[in-house]
Amino acid sequence: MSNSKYEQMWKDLGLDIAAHDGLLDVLGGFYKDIYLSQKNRPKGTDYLDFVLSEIHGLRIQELMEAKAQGRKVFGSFCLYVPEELALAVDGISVGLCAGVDVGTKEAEKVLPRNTCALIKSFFGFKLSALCPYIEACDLVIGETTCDGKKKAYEIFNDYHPTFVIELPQIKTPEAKKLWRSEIGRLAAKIEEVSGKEITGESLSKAVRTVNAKRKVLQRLSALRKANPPPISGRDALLINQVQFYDDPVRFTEKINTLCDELEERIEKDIGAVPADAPRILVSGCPMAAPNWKVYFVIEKSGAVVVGEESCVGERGTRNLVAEDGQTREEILDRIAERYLNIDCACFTPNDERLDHIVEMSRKYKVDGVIHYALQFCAPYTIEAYKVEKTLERENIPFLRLETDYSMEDASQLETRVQAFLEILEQKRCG
Ligand code: BJ8
Repeated sequence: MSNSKYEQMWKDLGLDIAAHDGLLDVLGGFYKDIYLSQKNRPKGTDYLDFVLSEIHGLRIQELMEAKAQGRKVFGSFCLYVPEELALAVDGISVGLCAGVDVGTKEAEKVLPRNTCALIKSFFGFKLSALCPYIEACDLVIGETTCDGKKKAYEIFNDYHPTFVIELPQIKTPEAKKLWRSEIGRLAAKIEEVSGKEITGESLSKAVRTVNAKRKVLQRLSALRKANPPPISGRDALLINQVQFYDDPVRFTEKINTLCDELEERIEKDIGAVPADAPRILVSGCPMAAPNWKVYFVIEKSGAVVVGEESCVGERGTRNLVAEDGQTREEILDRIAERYLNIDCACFTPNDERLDHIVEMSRKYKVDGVIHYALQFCAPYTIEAYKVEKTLERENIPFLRLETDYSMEDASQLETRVQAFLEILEQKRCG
């Protein structure tokens, strides 16, 4: 992944070149071991290999060229920040969540050690000057979801301009009104930063673009119902991660082509794994790239992930924005409605999430659910109790994992996953 042809661009962005080269080398090694080692991958995954090989190169060059033409880049860390608003001013929306613990030491100089790895990771990226996406952003948009994020944004703002929107945590009519007004406040801020007006027409076009991206991800999910699944869980995870970086129109086109190929594979009974591989649903915290550890552990142990109940998965793609709004204000109403339907554990109560986990378990015919939570993430580690009780009632086997971004616990996770797969095997035979 290291490529000196971009060195000047990285220098101009203020990156720490030596540390950044080290990061790209580590990522390249991970990718080779976890992705390129897979056998019988669909040909369309070439697109993923290309995007990953250029994730800090060509894509950043595109962002810089867009900026040179006066377009603005908006970064965010959460599904509740509507990317439609950035697109409506001809801006670019990028996800900034990070899934690697390279900047942890720096982050821990500012944040408590018992902060979740996701927060420490993006903070560490900023403090260590390792992320060209953050550096390319004209505005970072935060949200009041968990306490860790909202307090971290206050400090992050000292390092990079950060605008925080208030997300309510209970879905009452009053909360919906507050949320709608926050969407309006964000729209106004995006107009101010970009110097462009959001019109009914530009917003409607943006809604259709993002809906098309969600539809192709829904199409991909549906294809994973097949037995054997035509694509591995880790490739599907990567697709869900890449959607936060790549151009949405190009992404939609490439993944549609990949889905055509997956349909052909299903017709010919070509699977990414044997048909008897245990089918797993992963549920919980989002896995930002390059957080591939748990999927790798699961699939290396002989199972296959067929769905993700996660923000990097169906939590982010299941709902579309209604396309019947005409005016700017009507479309903002539809956007506010759609986004408040997301079932993050930051909300209370959050029973929709429990229903969705059961629904997905049935839909993808899973043998078991693995609940994944980052250490120190109170919303998901606490909500895991309710998930467990719900799945117990439904007689769906459940395993609860808590981890971080280090590789230190990989063999311990492997032992626990293998023991779980044995239980699934016994259940199948019994
Ligand atoms: S909509 S899941 S992206 S808030 S893991 S930082 S919750 S302590 S990521 Fe999230 Fe939006 Fe919800 Fe999705 Fe906090 Fe937990 Fe860390 Fe988390």
